[in-house]
Formats: sequence, C-alpha cells, structure tokens
Amino acid sequence: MSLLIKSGTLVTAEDVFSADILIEGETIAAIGVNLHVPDAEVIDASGRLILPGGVDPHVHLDLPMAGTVSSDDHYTGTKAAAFGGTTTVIDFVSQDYPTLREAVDRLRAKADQKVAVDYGLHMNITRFDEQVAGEIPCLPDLGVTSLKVFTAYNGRLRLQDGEIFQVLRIAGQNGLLTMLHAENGDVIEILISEALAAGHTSPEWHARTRPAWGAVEAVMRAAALAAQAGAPLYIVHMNAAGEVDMLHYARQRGVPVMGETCPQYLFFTEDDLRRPDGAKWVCSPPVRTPDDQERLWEGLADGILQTIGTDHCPFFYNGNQPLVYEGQPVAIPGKELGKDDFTKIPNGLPAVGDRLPVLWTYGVGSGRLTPSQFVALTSTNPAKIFGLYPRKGALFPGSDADIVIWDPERSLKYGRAHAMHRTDYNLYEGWELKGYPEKVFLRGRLIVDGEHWLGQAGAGKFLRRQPGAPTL
Ligand code: DUC
Ligand code: ZN
Ligand code: ZN
Repeated sequence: MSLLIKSGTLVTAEDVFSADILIEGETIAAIGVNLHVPDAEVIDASGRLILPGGVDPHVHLDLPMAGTVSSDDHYTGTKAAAFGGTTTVIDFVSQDYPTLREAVDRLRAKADQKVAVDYGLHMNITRFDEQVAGEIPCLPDLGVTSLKVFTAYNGRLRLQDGEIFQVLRIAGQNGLLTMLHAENGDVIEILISEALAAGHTSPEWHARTRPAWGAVEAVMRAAALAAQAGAPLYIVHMNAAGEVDMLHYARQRGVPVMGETCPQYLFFTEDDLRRPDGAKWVCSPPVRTPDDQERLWEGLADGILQTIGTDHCPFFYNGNQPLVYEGQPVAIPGKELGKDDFTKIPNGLPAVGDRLPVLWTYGVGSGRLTPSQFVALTSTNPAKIFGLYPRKGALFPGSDADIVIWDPERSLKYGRAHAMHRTDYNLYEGWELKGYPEKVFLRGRLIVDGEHWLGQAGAGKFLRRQPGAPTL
C-alpha cells in the first residue's frame, strides 16, 4: 500500500521546501514535486509542515528510584512521545546484573513487548573493573553504542576520574560514545548532610545542595579526560551557563565533545522549586537561573550545543491519588515521598511529549531558533550522534517513514489534557501554544491522528545502532 502526502512544506535540518512524499511500506520511497502515483492513498498536507519524527536521545522509562518507580513505562512513555511528535527514544540500561549482556537482555525482555515507538539503549557504566573493561567492546553486538558515566552519586553510580578515563579510552577505541552526567559528587554529599542537619527539608534545597560550579568543573574535567583519552564525549542535560562556556572552550581546542540540554533548563528556574508544589520541578541536575537559561539558548542558537533531549523521568505529584489511564485507575508513589525531606523526592519530571510542541512555540515562535535548527536539535543531530542517521532524523528516500504532519496554525492552551504522560501534572499547564502535531507516522503507520491513538504496545522496534557515529 502506498501513501502520498501531498503539498506539504518539508522542514529538514538543512532546508525548508514544498514537496510531496511517497511512502511505500515502512520507508520513504520518493520526495518530489507533483508526484502522481495511481492507487496511492492521498493525504492533502497543504498549509502543514512535514517534519522527520522527533528523536529523544535521553529518556528513563520504568526506572526504579527512591523506593518507587518512574510512572511512565515503555508503553505509556512511548505513547506520550508519539503524541508529542517523537517516534524514537533512547533509554538507559542500569548495570544491575553480573554482565552487561544480561542487563541489556533483561531490559529488552521488558521493553520490546511494550514500546509503541522505536527505541535504542545506552548502557550506564556505574561499576568498572577488568571484566567490565572486557565487556564494553562487545556492546555493539547487542546494538548498544553509547555509555553513560557519572561524576556524582557517590557510592552508587559515580566512577572515579581514572575509571572515566579508561571507559573513555576503551569506548573511543571501539567507536562508542561516552556520555557524562556532570556534577561534583563530593561537594553534594557534604552540602546535603549539612542542609539536613540544619533542618532544611524543602525542595529548593535540592538546588542549593547541587551548585552549578560542580557541573561546570565536571564538564571541564571530563572534557580534559576525553582529550587525553582521544575519545568523543557527550555531556547530557546541560543546565548551567558555565557548562556551555567549558564546552565552547574544549570544542575550540578541537576536543570532540558535544552537549545536550533539556526543556526544563530552558524554561524553569530555582524559583519554581520555591513554589508550594516545588517538588514537581525536582530533577537532577536542578533547574538554575535566568542567566543560565540565556546562555543555554545562545549555545543552541550558535551550535555549541547539538541536541535537546528531555531526561523524561516522571513521577506522580500525589501518588496516593489514583488517576485513570486507559480506563484503569493507577497510583504510583511519587513526589509525596519527600514531603518532609527533599532528598527523598524522586528526581525527575515528565517531558517527552512536551518537548516538540513547547520548543516550537517558545523556541521557533519566539525567533530564538529557526525551523531547521529545531529539527536539527530535536531529531537529526541526535540521530547522527547516536548512529541512527539517515534511517532516523531525516526525510530522504530510504529513510524510515517516521513523519509528523505539523499544523503550524493550531492554537491551544496546553497541559495534562494534551500531554499523554502517565502522571498527575504537567509543568506547562496553561501555556499557550501555537503549532502542534496533527498526524504522526511510525514507519509508515499512522499512530496518532489528532486526538486519536492508533498505536500499539510492541509495535515499536529495538534499534540496533552502529558504532563509529560522527562527532558533530
Ligand atoms: N535525573 C533525573 O532527574 N531523573 C532520572 C535520572 C537523572 O539523571
Ligand atoms: Zn544524568
Ligand atoms: Zn537522565
């Protein structure tokens, strides 16, 4: 069966132009002007934009944390992604099993039957020894070509600098990309115990005990380790102005280091943590200041940062109160766990479905980003950096037909009623949006049609990624 999307305006990372798109089966067969294909089903997309499906390089689904679990699993989170125009997500595998292979296999055993969009996996390296060193080169056999390391979470997730250096070197030698969570774990430990001893329990102390300087020096430290290892590095969830400066410094000197930020760091500040419901904004690293936001926007516009992911990791605000999800009541313990102690608030927030609509209005609509920069940052660049391009992130003959028909004129007051995350709040509640996904196709199949969900658990595919992806 062929599908012809006619008279739309295609927006790619390079260009904006009018054309028709022919889809045959799961892929794009042709792009051209006035395509005529007898028997094809035709969709008239005049007045609409055609975007490659979003690629979110940073989500956490079904993640155990702080005595509970994040409230979107591999079905509900990927369904929410699809409603927001994202057709590929990359989740993280925790190093919770004796071998990396077992950890990947266990996650896939859960996720493969649930995912409603395509997905890939990054491997967290939170324990490093000779065995792990020997296993990392085998990760591409499992389709995993990126690793995440941490300079924070002492005694749990953190690696020492020498270990990070070794991970970087092995990864670099095998065409894998190392990703970094940049904070200073030692300082955080001290500040948290002092804050608790002084009786500070409110959410704002989450930010006050995780200072931006820790993130800044960790970015420079890791960039220096990457330079010495001769290996590429990708800084996740950048949130501080100084991190952008450090990235710029390293890139100017030829270090192959790239950066990602997330919508929460562009739109919210520590003031939000001081609201009565501030726990909703608790994520790690924390939201910062207006000056940090400004520098992040500049970094996006001038190419110092390459991607906008989400770090999607939602929890209920009140996990004692069930909500109805697909007809069933659901309640999952959430932010209320930390009502008397900010360190017990599960870290994370809903974002995967918000990313494209919010950034379109407040990034493109405000003139901070061009439509092509928007596509590059949210789809094409993540696909390139993580070895999925041009299958994903592109509108080319041969690419997967992951396509969003975008209505640039649709105005709405956004919020929980639109975002399909399985949680009881949305950070953008009441925000006015202009521009919204109208139809979303996953490999040629219509999975979102306006308000209607046509997707299915298990219809997403695991993406085996290739090593040796470029550094942008
Ligand atoms: N940060 C969060 O806020 N949640 C999940 C993991 C992370 O890095
Ligand atoms: Zn992180
Ligand atoms: Zn994360």
